[in-house]
Amino acid sequence: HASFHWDDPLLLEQQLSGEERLVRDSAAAYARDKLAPRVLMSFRNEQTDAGIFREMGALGLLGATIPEAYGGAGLNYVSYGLIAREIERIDSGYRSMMSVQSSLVMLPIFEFGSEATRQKYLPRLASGELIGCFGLTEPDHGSDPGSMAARARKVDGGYQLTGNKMWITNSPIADVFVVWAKDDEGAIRGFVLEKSWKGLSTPVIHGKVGLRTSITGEIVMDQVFCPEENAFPEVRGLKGPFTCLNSARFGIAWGALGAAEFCWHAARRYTMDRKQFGRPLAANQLVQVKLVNMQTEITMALQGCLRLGRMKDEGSASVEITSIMKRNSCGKALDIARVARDMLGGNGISDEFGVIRHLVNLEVVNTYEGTHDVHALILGRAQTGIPAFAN
Ligand code: TGC
Ligand code: FAD
Repeated sequence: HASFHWDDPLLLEQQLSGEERLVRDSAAAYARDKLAPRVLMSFRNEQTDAGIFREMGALGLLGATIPEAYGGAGLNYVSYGLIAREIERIDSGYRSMMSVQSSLVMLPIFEFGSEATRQKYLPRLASGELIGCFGLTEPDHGSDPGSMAARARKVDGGYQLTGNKMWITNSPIADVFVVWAKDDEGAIRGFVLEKSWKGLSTPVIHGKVGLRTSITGEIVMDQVFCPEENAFPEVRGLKGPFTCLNSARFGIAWGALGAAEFCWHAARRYTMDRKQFGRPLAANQLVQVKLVNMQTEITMALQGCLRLGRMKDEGSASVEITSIMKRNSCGKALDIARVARDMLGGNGISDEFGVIRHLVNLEVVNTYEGTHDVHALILGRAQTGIPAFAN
């Protein structure tokens, strides 16, 4: 009869195509060989290595779903999810750098940009020669981006942008900025700005307790002139930024499970090796039930993410399913990291064991791209027809 695989009970492996496995293996090898050796000092010293973009670009890990004609890898969404899982197995900050570039910068330029804009930016974003960021959140408007204060005033030949964006991944090292602001008619529109443009500055946000390998900053726009050709011509309203978020949230749903798997495996190894009261910690029922709870949640969540990926690839995924998966993966991964941290005892507090780093990273991942509760409200509205977060 069939044997049980404790680390892959539903045989996810067998449900992947040969190409998907190759992509996953190449992302896993890069993560293990190049990212893992750097993560401890990068996190400890709050240092972002911008060279990572070129490394990822060379391997086709940036813009994985963007067609090859624009420098992307032309892969399906399941492959994108598998990449996110492998990168975040090392650190959520590295996955953040990758997913902002792929889903929040390349995707909107591909979906909404003019042909000239696509040609101008996408190939160099795919190679990592250019670094991108995405400005939606503002100091006073996070969960409710529809109330944003940033304005794009029509002027001769383009727009003049004024406003502040807050908590922006990559902004201090970015060359290309996809920002959202309201036009003279009050409609939200998207703009592609460049680093050197007058009136644009990007102060760094220091002192983050999580996601320290990924630099975060503000975007301050003081009458920045954006030429007409760098405004997305057609798209209006929240549909623009939310289209990007649908893709990024899907990657996060997979990614958070990579972090959770790291914590689970670390807790398993540690409790099998460490002896107290004359026997391995893993010999205790209290320890085994924790490991089994981790196994169960991760197994179910991965299967859900794979199903959503297949639905995205065949075009049958509603946006609400992404809320289920993003919310579940982040909430469960956070719980798993906390329990794993406890199982490592005092060593669980040391950054050298990695688990507490994942725990504080996952606090961020549970908050950005729609908080745990905001996704509950999106789903509550879809189930009852009653919006609980707004009038
Ligand atoms: P609502 O009335 O729900 O919708 C307004 C318009 O937008 C459309 N829409 C969507 N379109 C595509 N995909 C989706 N997921 C969409 N959700 C909504 C909707 O159809 C409607 O269109 P129209 O034509 O009728 O106008 O808008 P609301 O203002 O009531 O929204 C409330 C809520 C809670 C759903 C929403 O604002 C929300 O999701 N808030 C969370 C904000 C968020 O996720 N911010 C993320 C910032 S980026 C980030 O965190 C990057 S971190 C990345 C990293 O480092 O990895
Ligand atoms: P708030 O919206 O003020 O929420 C605070 C609390 O109130 C939360 O618990 C929330 O769930 C709850 N809440 C809010 N509204 C309701 C309601 N109606 N009912 C019940 N509870 C509610 N943004 C970008 O645009 N681009 C980026 O690249 C980016 N990167 C980020 C990187 C980091 C490290 C961090 C921390 C954030 C990043 N963000 C980015 C911002 C992120 O998306 C926001 O922090 C997030 O959307 C929450 O907004 P907020 O911080 O303003 O919290």
